[in-house]
Amino acid sequence: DINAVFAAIDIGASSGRVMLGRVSPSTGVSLETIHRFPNGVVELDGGLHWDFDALFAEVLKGLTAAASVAATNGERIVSVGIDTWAVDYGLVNKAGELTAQPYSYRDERSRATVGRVHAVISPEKLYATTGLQYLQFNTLYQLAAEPNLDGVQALLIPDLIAFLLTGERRTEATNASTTGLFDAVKGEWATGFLDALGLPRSIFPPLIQPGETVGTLLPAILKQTGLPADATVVAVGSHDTASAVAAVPADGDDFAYISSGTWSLVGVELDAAVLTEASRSANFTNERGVDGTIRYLRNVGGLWLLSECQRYWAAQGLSQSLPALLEAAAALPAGGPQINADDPAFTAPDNMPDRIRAAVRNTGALLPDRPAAVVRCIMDSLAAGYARTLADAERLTGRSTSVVHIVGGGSQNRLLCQLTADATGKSVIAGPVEATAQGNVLAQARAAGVVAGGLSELRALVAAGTQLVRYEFRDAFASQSGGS
Ligand code: LFR
Repeated sequence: DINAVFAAIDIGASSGRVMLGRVSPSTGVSLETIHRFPNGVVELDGGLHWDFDALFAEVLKGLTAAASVAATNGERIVSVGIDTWAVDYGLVNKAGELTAQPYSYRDERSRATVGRVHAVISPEKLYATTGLQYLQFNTLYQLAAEPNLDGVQALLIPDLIAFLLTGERRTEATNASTTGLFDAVKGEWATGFLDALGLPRSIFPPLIQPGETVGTLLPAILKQTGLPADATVVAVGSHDTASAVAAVPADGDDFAYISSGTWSLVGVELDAAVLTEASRSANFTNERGVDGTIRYLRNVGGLWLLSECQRYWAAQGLSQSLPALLEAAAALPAGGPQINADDPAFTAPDNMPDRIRAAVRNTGALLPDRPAAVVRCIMDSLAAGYARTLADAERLTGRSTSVVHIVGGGSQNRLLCQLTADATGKSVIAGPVEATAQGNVLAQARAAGVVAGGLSELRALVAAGTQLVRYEFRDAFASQSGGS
């Protein structure tokens, strides 16, 4: 069906988009951005939340525009797929109403509940079953902070959007794996943990796998958007990182990947979870990928550090274009000060340049109060974090990798890509920037029978449709010894 097109809703921590994806077995995926909108945490009643109502209104705007573009082209929207960041949820009551705007994982309320959860289930026991990295904001710690869960269900953000579009309540499996309440080996809810923590077994709706149909659209949604009555919502890797990893344009399986955006998700793909104590103490996660794969990775700091600095500088009247900032940063010598980009001290929104300078001071070094120096420090620190994490992933899995794929926004950051090649000593292949949306669209296209095969066939399609950029290792210190 050459007229088949797919709508992808892809919402990240700083922006969202609705895209139309066209897939052909020979030329791969082509994406058309239909609607783009900002996202960010908002302070409400003293907590950090997402303005979900506003996001959903933008989703409907985007779907409406998508329906009209497709109609104009004589195309048929077969399905809609949804992905967002992980972990967070909205509470929905029996009447199907959202009881409050969802909290953001950047809110600190779960800091106080981690100890309570661990007193019931030790971190060792949690890891042996869930294989999930410890992050203070994992869903189970957030749920422990809820004052009242009577008569409500927790719908993860993409599942909440799917529910509002279809009336069907499901939990998509890749995102379920980030809750801390999902058994990484069995691929089912860890009901023993739900019981132990006093959570109702029905706190989450039943699981659904990528490729399965969530449902058709509610009459009111059809009316409002103009989407065709036979269009469905299809489950994709609804955890954005799962969709991004599915669309890493790798050839073979000896690759590492970095999904580089607000966060950097750095790791390898495995067939089976690694639940060893060494893996736990290195805080590697075994999140679920599309087709039941394991995303064995760590959350490393990300471009959040940079975007928060830019936000701060703009408020000070110091705004500079990103290309100019990166160019000035690239001109600085290698070997400058570094921070630990993973430090939770950087999680909340606040004065980022000051926090970075303070972290450098704590290492006994000094960071000049100039944007270019701060940006260079961020880039050096991220690249060093990537290299450390990849070395750990290889050690903990006994695998060696020959190439590092960088996908997402960071793949367009030439300084970061080059520094990553330098720090890891490996070739870096950068692109596509919209891996997440491509993974979303490909899961739908495969479900519709437009393309066939496993992840390697899907990846070949991504490679066919992307201009990839290659970076090779340079010895930074050698090349500088004659110059500056
Ligand atoms: C990336 C991401 C990460 C997850 C973090 C919080 O967008 O989904 O994978 O750890 O956001 O949900």
